[in-house]
Amino acid sequence: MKRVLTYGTFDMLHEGHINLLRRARELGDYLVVALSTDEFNTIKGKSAFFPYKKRKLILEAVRYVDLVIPEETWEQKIDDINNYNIDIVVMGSDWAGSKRFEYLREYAEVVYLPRTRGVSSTKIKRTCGNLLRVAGD
Ligand code: C2G
Repeated sequence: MKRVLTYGTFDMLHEGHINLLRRARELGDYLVVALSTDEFNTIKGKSAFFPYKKRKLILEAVRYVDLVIPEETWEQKIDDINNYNIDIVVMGSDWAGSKRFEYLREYAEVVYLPRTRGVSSTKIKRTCGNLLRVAGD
């Protein structure tokens, strides 16, 4: 039983997230997603449109996801690997080589998968904002 772990905010769930989750799950038999809490997003300098509870509900409905746990600190990853018997940590390629993940190679395999081009939560929020402004004019 190969167990996979990934981290993220997963706001405004889109095909880039789904591609990542599907490929991560295909690397093993069980996928744990550590979902950034709203408080941790503040630490990351990110703000999600949907609060943690809603992002968790949506993520738990994705067929590739077996378990969603909270991501509350940068430092919890080794505990996560040990507590959930993780074999592989997977992230999108925007994290490739990051010190936030490279040190985990001592505890688990670390795999970076190519990001899906042309889509991001930020882009979706910006497009919606522009549409609302045009509609309101
Ligand atoms: N992703 C992707 N393609 C996109 C957008 C995102 O493959 N077009 C991947 C990212 O590389 C990441 C995952 O989807 O692996 C989740 O993306 P975010 O929610 O933006 O995650 P991030 O804010 O980078 O949080 O401790 C690590 C952080 O919590 C990662």
